[in-house]
Amino acid sequence: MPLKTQTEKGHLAGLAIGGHVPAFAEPLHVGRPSVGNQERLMKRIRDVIESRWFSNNGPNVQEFEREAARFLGVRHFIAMCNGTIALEIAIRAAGLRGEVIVPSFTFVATAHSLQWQEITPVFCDIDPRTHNIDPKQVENLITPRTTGIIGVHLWGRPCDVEALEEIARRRALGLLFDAAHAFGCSSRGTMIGNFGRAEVFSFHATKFLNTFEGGAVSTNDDELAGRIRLMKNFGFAGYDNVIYPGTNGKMTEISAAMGLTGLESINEFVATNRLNHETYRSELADLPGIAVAEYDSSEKCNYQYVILEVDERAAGLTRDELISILHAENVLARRYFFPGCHRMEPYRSHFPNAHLMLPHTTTLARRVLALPTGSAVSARQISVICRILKTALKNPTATRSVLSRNQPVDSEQLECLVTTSTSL
Ligand code: T4K
Repeated sequence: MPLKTQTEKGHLAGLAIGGHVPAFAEPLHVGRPSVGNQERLMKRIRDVIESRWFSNNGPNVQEFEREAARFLGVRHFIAMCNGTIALEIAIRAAGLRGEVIVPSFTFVATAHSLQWQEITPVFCDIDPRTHNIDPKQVENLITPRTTGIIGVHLWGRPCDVEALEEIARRRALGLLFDAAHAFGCSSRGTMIGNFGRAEVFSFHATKFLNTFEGGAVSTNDDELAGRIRLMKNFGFAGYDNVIYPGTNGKMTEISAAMGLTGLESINEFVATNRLNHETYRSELADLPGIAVAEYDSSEKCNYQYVILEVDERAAGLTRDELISILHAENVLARRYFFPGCHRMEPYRSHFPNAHLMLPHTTTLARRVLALPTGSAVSARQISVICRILKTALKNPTATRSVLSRNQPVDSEQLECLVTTSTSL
């Protein structure tokens, strides 16, 4: 598309929306998996193949559980096939039913793991400073049917654990945490994994520590741990002896081999993510209307997500316009967690007015953008990504007029674009 004015020509020099070649020939994804030492991984995988022991609490799973429990300082760490099944099992084992209070601003698995077992997720607004469930709002949502609260440590930043524990204790509710983003993070010096009745991790490929697919429940409650172990293995308490209803939540040996290899490199993963985060922060520091979500450096932290908050009025461009610009450059930034669970089915139909109670969720879901990080992104690539953003934001009016002459992309189309480009 030809640039019309001199301002546009000067200003958008080099940007793909101005007709130039994209900055990156290959897509740069959010959520590229980290892999530890590949030789150690391949050795472990070869050993698994040779041993002919592939699943059902094999030696790698046992070692992964021991090592992860030691790392977190928790009594029980029960490895599973993914985070969603781990959530479902933790919810069931903790006896939650009726209604459970959860944030809407989370990955849909948090809500689905309740709905799947016919428990109603009741969506709570977030604190706009932390992006986490707002304990002050929780109490307003408690009804006679409420049995629990699930906090989500979004982006690995801990919820207000103390306030939630206080409410749960006083109102006799079960408290669980979705810690899918928070492996390796701490709250007031205690590792996440030790709070509530239980916490649930995801080790999906896109997570800070991955086991290809995987998850876990951690708890200091011996009785609950026993039940969860039974539930994840069909209720078997020994050969031919089923003493509980259960499902199949087991982690495979190959997955545990990946987890063990990743655990050995965890300090490197943190160092890489932290450096990336600092680079983004310093490069984008002076851009009006752009804030990079911060982490508390006095806590342990995995720095897994680089999250931008775009204040359209100050920046002059919307988050979605910036996404279009980045996608044109092959930077596949994501709108996590747009549009909020309350606007996804079946919740949208069940609670058509939920947004009235969720003003901060609604605002944030329009503002947040996740950028590529992890070991797959180099410092130079980060500089280029920041340069794209700076160029686009230098003269937002010119950028917007070029964008509007390109195919206008509305939210529905963008959803489609994001899905198509990430599945390539
Ligand atoms: N609770 C929370 C708060 C969560 O964030 C999640 C998962 C869960 C619970 C449930 O845990 P799991 O059951 O998944 O263990 C992705 C992940 O699939 C999902 O695990 C994750 N949250 C969520 C935040 O991200 P999508 O729909 O964004 O996936 P997709 O296919 O678009 O991939 C994301 C990006 O990662 C893309 O840019 C491509 C890249 N990627 C992906 C895979 C699978 C790779 O580079 N390599 C890969 O192997 O959900």
